[in-house]
Amino acid sequence: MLDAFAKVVAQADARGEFLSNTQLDALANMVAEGNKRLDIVNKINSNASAIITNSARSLFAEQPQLVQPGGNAYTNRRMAACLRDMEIVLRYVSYAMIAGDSSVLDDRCLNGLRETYQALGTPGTSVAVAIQKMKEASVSLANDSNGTPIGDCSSLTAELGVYFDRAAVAVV
Ligand code: PEB
Repeated sequence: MLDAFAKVVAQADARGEFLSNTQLDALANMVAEGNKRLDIVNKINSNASAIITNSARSLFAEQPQLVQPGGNAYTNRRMAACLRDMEIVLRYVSYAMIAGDSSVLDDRCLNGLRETYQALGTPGTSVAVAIQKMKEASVSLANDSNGTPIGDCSSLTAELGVYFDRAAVAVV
């Protein structure tokens, strides 16, 4: 469970060297973009329930068999488990985004998740669709400045997209 700083320290220490200029430049860039990063995470946090419920509604509209008798989100208990899973993934993506590193997401959320879904009989491909929908919603929120110029967020939104993609790939 590392952040972007701890990660380069671990890499440099493994080589027994000082941080390289490339590593320092990358961290300097991260600091320079820090307020935008905080804004993006704040937006995700404050819109989390809308991101989750809209994405779930959209998934069930496309795959209605999930909420029909025998479906994997049929019964309130399974529906609750599904919404909770989506919330967990979004929460860990937000942690990765604030840390600038995916190791917290990988280690605490995605490790073993595919096998868990296989054991439960939960369709990983459907979970991946739900994650992609949360990605679209989150990236579009991050890009929405509400009319206030906030500068170029393209590299941060690309990074955010990569964390969701990692999660989506990890469940199929
Ligand atoms: C992962 N999900 C479920 C379970 C676990 C996880 C461990 C089994 C135990 C339980 O029910 O609580 N837990 C979750 C997670 C972490 C964790 C991500 C990370 C740290 O600890 N059903 C659908 C959709 C999908 C879904 C496709 C998008 O139709 C999810 C939501 N997850 C789903 C469902 C269950 C579940 C459990 C329905 C219940 C399955 C069942 O009991 O039949």
